[in-house]
Amino acid sequence: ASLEQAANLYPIPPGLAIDYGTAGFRAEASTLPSTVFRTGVLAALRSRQTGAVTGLVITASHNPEGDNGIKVADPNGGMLLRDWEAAATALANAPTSEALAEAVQQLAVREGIPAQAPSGTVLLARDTRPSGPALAHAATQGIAAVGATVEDRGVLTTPQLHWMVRATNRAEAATEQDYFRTLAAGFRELLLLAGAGRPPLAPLLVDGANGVGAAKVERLGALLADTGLAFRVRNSGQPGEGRLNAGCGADFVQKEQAPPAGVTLDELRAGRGASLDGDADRVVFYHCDEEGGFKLLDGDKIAVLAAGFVNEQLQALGDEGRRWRVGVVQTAYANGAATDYLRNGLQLEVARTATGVKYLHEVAVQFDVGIYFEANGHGTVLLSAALLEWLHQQSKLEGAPERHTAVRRLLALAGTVNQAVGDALSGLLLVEAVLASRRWSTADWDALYTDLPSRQLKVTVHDRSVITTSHAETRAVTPAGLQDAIDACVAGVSQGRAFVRPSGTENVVRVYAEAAMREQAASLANEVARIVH
Ligand code: 16G
Ligand code: ZN
Repeated sequence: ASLEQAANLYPIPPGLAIDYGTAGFRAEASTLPSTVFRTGVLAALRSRQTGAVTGLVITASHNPEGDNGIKVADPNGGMLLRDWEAAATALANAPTSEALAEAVQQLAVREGIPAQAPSGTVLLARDTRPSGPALAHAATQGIAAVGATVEDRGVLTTPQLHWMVRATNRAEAATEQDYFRTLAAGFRELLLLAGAGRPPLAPLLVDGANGVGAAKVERLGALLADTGLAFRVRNSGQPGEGRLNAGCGADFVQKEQAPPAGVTLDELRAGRGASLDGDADRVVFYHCDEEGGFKLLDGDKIAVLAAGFVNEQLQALGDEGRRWRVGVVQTAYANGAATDYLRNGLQLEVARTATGVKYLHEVAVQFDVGIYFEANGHGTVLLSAALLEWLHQQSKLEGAPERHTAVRRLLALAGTVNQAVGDALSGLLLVEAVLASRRWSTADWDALYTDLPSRQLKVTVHDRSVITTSHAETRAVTPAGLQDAIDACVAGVSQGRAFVRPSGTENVVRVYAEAAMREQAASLANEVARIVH
């Protein structure tokens, strides 16, 4: 009865039909209180079932300030177990409080959730959106309505909260301070191992998207100021700066291939820049190339940089090092030139999955070092427990200095890089540390391979669900004839590749095309878009 009473305070808006989506619920903020309350209930039940803490983040990531949403962190710090997504949607859409109570009852039976203690604990955080506090309150009420405990961690990035959930359940120190200390310690070690004679770190312009990441980057920078690391933060969200994600942030920069508001090409001549998204789980880099043009270094470039570094350390460990499996996981959006470089240049295994971090993560954990980045900048580097244990043993043995360095570098990487989920702050440190270790400029990094020109379009259709795909979204299964028509467009285009997929977050169909020449990529995208219409 108490669940029903509490739920009555958060009635469903008329006509609501909301879907859990690729990474959680997202909508215009004023429509969300009932959904957030109910997701609080869900996260509490997942905690009770597992006897471990779960997490909730109130955020709409790279979307406009007026939107908001909610993401659930599973006990391992990753995203909500996929089996539970349908339940999340069912709870959110239950038309009345009675129907909600019934849906909860069904879920409890199906999942074997104990009715009594342990009651469950949920860590809660939110980004900087004005609608955040009220929605956090709704989540709190939902968690409490089923007798669970909420630990409100305030304003955090999404990856910080995921990191805390993972650390808590591993009985490790799990405050925000611990998060910063862990990342910073790994980075310090990597810099130390880069050796004497390394050039000083160049200042890095960081576009905070006017979101939560800006203040967190400032804190990280302050902690590492003595290393020479200097973040110059723009779009910090302070009064006088712009609005969240408006003309700035990783999503804007990656899609527009242009500098964010507040950053000029001239400034980029002096050093590189990086853009975070609104909840700081994505990062992309850029610089000004020799012709004076804006040049993006996306998630693919980060993956290649990380993979090359990891690979070199394992090679330095000889046959024993080489027996650990390294794999890079990409989506269909990965530039063909990046995939080619990983496979043929670095001789690494490359796996491909559908779009969405949960799919990439799932495959990455099957490797001893799993590296995944979506082209849009979301990703991380995961080291297996077995590899970490072996590295710890090795670190205690005497050995050649190069060997020791390689072992320590890999261990340091596991601290610098968020092991729960992709994290823009980790991404900044990872890139700076690897470039410093290699004594590379941004141009050296960019020169590893040259992106094939690509073009993305979105097409609005009556019903995007008529398009279904296979082979990690690279082939259209339905409607009949669509794939043949795409194949016909691609045929004869030098290095041509194109695919279509229904968006998991918007009511559109997305079109991607790449080819040897810019004009060909654009016309291929246009032709394919015309077929979809
Ligand atoms: C979500 C995903 C992102 C993916 C995007 C695709 C997470 C944390 N975020 O933002 O990885 O690239 O959806 O959107 O998984 P789309 O389906 O609209 O193209
Ligand atoms: Zn995000």
